[in-house]
Amino acid sequence: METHSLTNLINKVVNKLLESKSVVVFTGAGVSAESGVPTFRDKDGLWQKLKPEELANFNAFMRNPDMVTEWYSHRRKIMHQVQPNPGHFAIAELEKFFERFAVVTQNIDNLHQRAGSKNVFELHGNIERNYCIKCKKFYQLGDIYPDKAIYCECGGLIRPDVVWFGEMLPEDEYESAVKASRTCDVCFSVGTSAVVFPAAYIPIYAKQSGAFLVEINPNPTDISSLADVVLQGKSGEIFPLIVEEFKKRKGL
Ligand code: BJW
Ligand code: ZN
Repeated sequence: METHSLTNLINKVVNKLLESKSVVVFTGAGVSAESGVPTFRDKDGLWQKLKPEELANFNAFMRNPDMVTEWYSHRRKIMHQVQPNPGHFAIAELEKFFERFAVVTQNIDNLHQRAGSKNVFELHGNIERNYCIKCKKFYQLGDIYPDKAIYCECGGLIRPDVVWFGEMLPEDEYESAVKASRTCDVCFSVGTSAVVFPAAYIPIYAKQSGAFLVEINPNPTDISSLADVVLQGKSGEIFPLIVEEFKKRKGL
C-alpha cells in the first residue's frame, strides 16, 4: 500500500477514535510474530506439518502426553525469552486515553500484560498456568521446562491451562469480551486469521452492534470484507502510527 493512502486510512481511524468512548482490541498470534513467537497458520507457522485440530485437543494429549508436554515447554521457553514488541506497547498506551478499553486476546503468551495492558481478557487461557486433570490442583512451572509428561501428587496428568479444540472457553472471560464487543465504538482485529470460533465472533458482534471495525494484518482474512478499514501491514508498524497520530491530534 502506498504511503499516501495509508496516511488517509490512519486519519480515518483516528477521527473515529477521537469521537469514541469505548474500544476493543481483538488480537491473535500475529501481534506476537514480531516478538519472535511463531503463528499457527502462516507458512512458517507452528502447524505446517500437523493440523491445529489434530494437535491442540484433549485426545492428542491423552494419546501422547510426552509430546504435547514437550511442545508446550518449548513454546513457553520461547515466550519467556522474547519481549513485547512496538505493537503490544502501542495497544497498551492507547488504553490510557479511554474510559472503556479492552484487549481481547486469543494469545496465551502474556505479552500484552508485560507491555502494560491492564484490561485483558484471555479467551484461550494462559501458558503459565497448569493444572492436574484429576484433582484440578494448579501448578506454576516457572523456569522448569519438562520434556515429558508430568504428574500431580495425586497421580493425575498435569496439562497447560489453555483451551483446546472441542473445549469451552473460560466463561467469565468470554462473557466479558462479548459484552465489551457489543458496546464498543471502535473494534480492532489485529494479527488473527479469525477462523477459530467462538473467539472470532468478537469482531463480528462488534460490527453487528454498530462499531467501526478496523483490521490490521499483512494478509486478507475471513473478516476483511466486514471491516470498515483494512490496514494492510504488521501490527508493530501500523499500531504505533495510529497512536502517534491520535496523540498528535489530541495535542500531546
Ligand atoms: C500478522 C503479523 C504481524 C502475521 N502483524 N498480523 C463454528 C464453525 C466451525 C467450527 C466451529 C464453530 N464453533 C466452534 C467450532 C469448533 C472449533 C473451531 O473454531 N474450528 C475451526 C478452526 C473450524 N472451536 C472450538 O473447538 C473452540 N471451542 C468450542 O467451540 O467450544 C464449544 C464446544 C464444546 C464441545 C464440543 C464442541 C464445541 C475452542 C477453540 C480453541 C482454539 N485453541 C487454539 C490453541 C490454544 C492453545 C495454544 O496456543 O496452544 O488457539 S488453536 C489456535 O488458533 C490458538 C489460537 O488462539 C487460535 C487462533 O489463531 P490465530 O491467533 O488467529 O493465529 P493464526 O496463525 O491462524 O493467524 C495469524 C494471523 O496473523 C494471520 O492472519 C497472519 O496474516 C497474521 N500476521 N504476522 C499482524 N506482524
Ligand atoms: Zn492431582
